[in-house]
Amino acid sequence: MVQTTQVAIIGAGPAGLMLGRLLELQGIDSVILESRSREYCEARIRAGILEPGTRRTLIEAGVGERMAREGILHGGVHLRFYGEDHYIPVDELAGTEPLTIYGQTEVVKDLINARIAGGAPLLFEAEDVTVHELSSDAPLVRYSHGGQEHQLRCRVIAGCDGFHGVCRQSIPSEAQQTWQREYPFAWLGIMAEIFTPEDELIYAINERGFALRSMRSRQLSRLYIQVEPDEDIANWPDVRIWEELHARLATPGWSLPEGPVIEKGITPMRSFVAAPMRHGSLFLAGDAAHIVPPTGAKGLNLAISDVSTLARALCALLKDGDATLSDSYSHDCLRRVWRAQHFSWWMTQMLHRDPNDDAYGRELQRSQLQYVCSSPAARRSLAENYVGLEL
Ligand code: FAS
Ligand code: PHB
Repeated sequence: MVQTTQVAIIGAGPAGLMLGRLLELQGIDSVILESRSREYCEARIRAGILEPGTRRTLIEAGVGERMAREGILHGGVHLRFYGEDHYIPVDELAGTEPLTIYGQTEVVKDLINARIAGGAPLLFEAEDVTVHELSSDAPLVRYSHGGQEHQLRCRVIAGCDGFHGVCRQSIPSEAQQTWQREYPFAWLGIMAEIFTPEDELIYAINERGFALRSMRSRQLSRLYIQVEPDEDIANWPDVRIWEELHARLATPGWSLPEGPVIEKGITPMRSFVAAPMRHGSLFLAGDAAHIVPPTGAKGLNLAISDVSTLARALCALLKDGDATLSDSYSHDCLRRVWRAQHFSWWMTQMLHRDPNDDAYGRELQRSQLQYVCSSPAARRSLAENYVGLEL
């Protein structure tokens, strides 16, 4: 039997779930197909910083109440390098509201709960998803669920299935251009039960490499260190991780408490863009279309801005038959995507020890850090990019 809906959404990460929510609020039917279990999606530790635009989108979509209550307002960042420590009040310099520290796991839980409460279809453990007839106005999705084969006919497919998903790979290579940059390092991240009194993030670099102190709540901190790109987490007992964090984050008068490490993992670093973000009736959003190194805290925020743009386009197309915004969707998203790509690359090259760099390159990097922290124009430029472009 062939089921039908208006929009088939592939993937229940932040992009797919938020798109489903925005369409639901406009009375547009959708079905979300997710390959993993609900527990897996809710436990997947990833981003933690919400731009003011993302915060507003969550609140306006009626899924921001817990975030507004539990999220930590975050006004600025410390840049700590080779014995110097500079605080950059990003919200004040950019003239925006503060950012919000609230884990992606919590955003996903809030969106899943809202979807289930609203009763719209959200299928976990949907397997063997494939997309077909993308050039028609009635594309087809095939999948299996609970041992049954299914077919879903729709008007639009939203590819929100992340970097390794099936949707982008279903677009003929000749119809798409891609750009990629791999970095000669990765991030080892831990979640640690330690008390953090400050609201600010600390980005640090010294001879031993990059480190970042972020958080999820007063009692739960998120910390990262730069490691080799092919590093094995088995080589990193907690004691070694703490030793590197102390050495890289050290500054006079400040100390890092230690506590139980409840999660650790290694994330590769890459930049990636695929364009156009549309192929016929298939629209890509979020990590399905682009990846940034997490140094600029942009990945999750880009996913939300993509689907905010896509939801407006699909509302015009499906309710009024107006294709203007859907025809310009890819162009409208890519301007923001490339700005976030550049900022994420810029933060990454400024704050990591590149093993291929020479002594001259390291002095250039130090000079860049000193300029960014001392020039009012450079501080404001960092602030504007860190808080994100207006939606
Ligand atoms: P997601 O990858 O979150 O979601 C895609 C969904 O599609 C997944 O649930 C997946 O299971 C599902 N899927 C895949 N293939 C499918 C198929 N064939 N059929 C059905 N479903 C399928 N960003 C930051 O801003 N800060 C960070 O610190 C940060 N850390 C990260 C750490 C890691 C390990 C990773 C991988 C990413 C990190 N990111 C970070 C980026 C991350 O937050 C993404 O930008 C964000 O998850 C993007 O959301 P989505 O586009 O929804 O993609
Ligand atoms: C996080 O809290 O996970 C985080 C914060 C800032 C970043 C990257 C990750 O740039």
